[in-house]
Amino acid sequence: LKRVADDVRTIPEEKVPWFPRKIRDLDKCNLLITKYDPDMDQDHPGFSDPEYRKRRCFIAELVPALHHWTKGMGEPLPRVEYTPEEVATWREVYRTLRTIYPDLACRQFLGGLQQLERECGYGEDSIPQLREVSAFLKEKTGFQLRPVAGLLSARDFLASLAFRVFQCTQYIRHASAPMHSPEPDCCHELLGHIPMLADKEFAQFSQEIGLASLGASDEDIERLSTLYWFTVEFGLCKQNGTVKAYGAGLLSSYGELIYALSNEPEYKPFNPEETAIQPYQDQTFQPVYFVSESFEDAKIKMRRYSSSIQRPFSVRYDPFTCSLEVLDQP
Ligand code: NLE
Ligand code: FE2
Repeated sequence: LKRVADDVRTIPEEKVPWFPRKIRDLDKCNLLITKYDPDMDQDHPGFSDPEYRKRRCFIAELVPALHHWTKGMGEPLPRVEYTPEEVATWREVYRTLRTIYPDLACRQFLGGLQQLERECGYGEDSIPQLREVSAFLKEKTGFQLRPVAGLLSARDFLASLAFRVFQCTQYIRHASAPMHSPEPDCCHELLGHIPMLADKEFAQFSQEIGLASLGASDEDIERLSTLYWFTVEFGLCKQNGTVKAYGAGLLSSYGELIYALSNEPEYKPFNPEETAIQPYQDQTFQPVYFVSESFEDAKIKMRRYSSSIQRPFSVRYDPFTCSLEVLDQP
């Protein structure tokens, strides 16, 4: 392996898509996907609620187009003044989920949530602000948050994980559908993802998916985002002989969390080759969930899968400079 300086890179130009090298390059990883948008999708519960749609636009506009790293890391994250109605939605989500977590959530999640309740003001009375949550996570696992206006492209979203950056939405789901939302919202990010990202092993698992995605082909991105979907979003794992949830999409939806751990859905053992090509459902509950033997097992299998992805180079993350070393593969 030969170290290649940034400016004399010799990676064959033809096939490698651009990817971020330094944390500030993430300012360019902000391609939004318009899918299930309250302004466009008639099935969205906010479609016929002009107030809700206006509010979504307002919160989206708090995210500067080019921001954060380019302007300097000291720039504080935008705060959202949530309305009493929004806090009421949060309260309902928090309260109902909190009662079922002890039985259905994995150990790592419960530990993370308890820490957030003790140290970061988590509770049903207010929606935590990204600024505080980001500082909390930075201390636990080095992950930091970046606000995003909506759903990001898989390539951009995964790339940020390589730098231990998690892109978060800040708006909240429509009050009429608190128990399940097909799109991410602050309940999903704060309740589903954040407690897991406070776990060291899970943080590493997430970063490794990100590193595997850098410069990968469109087909490999599709497979990696399917793997991300069935692990980080909808993963189940065995703990002390019982199946528990660790996927954020389950841990932020009362409806799907109950369903996933009932005897209705189909379970398959987590196996990256098979999981990566499983078609998935992004409007309603998943028809199938993948169960791993343990976190450790999921990590090892995922690592094996990632190293089988063909790239004409390999990458190594340097935590001191928050940048990547790109190594030529002969
Ligand atoms: N279904 C999840 C929820 O209701 O919170 C969100 C999933 C986003 C991928
Ligand atoms: Fe998510």
